[in-house]
Amino acid sequence: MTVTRHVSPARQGFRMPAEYSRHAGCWMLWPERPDNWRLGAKPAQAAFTAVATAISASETVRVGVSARQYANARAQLPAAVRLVEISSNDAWMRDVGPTIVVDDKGRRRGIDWHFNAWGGLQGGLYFPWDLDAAVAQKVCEVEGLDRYRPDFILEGGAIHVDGQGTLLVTEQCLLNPNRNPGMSREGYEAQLRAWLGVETVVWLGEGVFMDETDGHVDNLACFTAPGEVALTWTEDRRDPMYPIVRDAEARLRAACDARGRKFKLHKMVQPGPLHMTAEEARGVDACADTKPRQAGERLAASYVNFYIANRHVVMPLLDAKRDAGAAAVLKRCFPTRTVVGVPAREILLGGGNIHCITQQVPAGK
Ligand code: KQY
Repeated sequence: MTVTRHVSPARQGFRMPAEYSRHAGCWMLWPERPDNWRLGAKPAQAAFTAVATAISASETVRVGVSARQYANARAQLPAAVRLVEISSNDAWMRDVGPTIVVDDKGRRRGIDWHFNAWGGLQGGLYFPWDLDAAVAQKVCEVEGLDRYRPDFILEGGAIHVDGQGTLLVTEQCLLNPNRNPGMSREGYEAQLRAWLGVETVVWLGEGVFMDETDGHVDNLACFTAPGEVALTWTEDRRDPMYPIVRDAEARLRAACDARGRKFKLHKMVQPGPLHMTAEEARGVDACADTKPRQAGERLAASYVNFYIANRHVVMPLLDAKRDAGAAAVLKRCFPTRTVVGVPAREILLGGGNIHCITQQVPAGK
């Protein structure tokens, strides 16, 4: 497969399609590291299996798994899910997998961003991350995709597109000096136009409180259709999320998309607030090179962290008091898809949710 470093997808007629466009499939990774997933990752493996099973009702799911865990993953995942032996440091396919771009002829190529574990030696979440950094190339090889290799750091969870020229990002993440120090807002906009084929970049401010990715947009807001955005929400003025969601709302209301439309907002009242219990924190192995887990820490819980499959929307179930309200919003947003809830607290305990552990493969034509 070829690798292109200096010519961008946009120059060659490629662009990132929206997640709600047709997929050829979905990629995930198998969780196993005991210093991020409690109880030797057993509860997380059950949750990932439920997510893979739900998505496989819509599209082919491939799961990358270490040699060590191959037999265990095979025993837990349904037969329809395809296993591929791929080494990784953890299981966040959204961030370590390729962003796949398409052109008008239906051709597809993968973008293999540089990856530094959400901050490298300035606040990154674990060391080393060399296996994660090689995952996108391996997925491209299996998918038979030529690969673009931009010279900067980005994660798939830090970008959401509407497929019609508009991109959502957060300042907290992209402008953090632990990603691409010295890259300005204008510099980013030029790069993102070139690599994603977008025209308009809408900057939100802070991401979800305590989000350890430095505020990925995919936990805060996402497109549900051209011109429509789901936004995590709270009306509780004492909650640290209150100023964050108000600011995001104001920015979205002030902005227009690439086609000049104002955004229709779908507010999704956040779960909880949720916190890590002492028992949950005790179940995570201590490790000198991994961010420690503390009892009582606020979890970056959001219903916006869902996956849009071809015929289903797979959403996290996180709080019995709020799940039904979130599902109702998604049913209105996606009338042609079935909304499926998967218990997702065990994924949340690892620092992300369903969108973060999945990466779609667009169908191309
Ligand atoms: O949310 C994501 N996109 C990734 C979360 C990584 C957490 C690592 N502990």
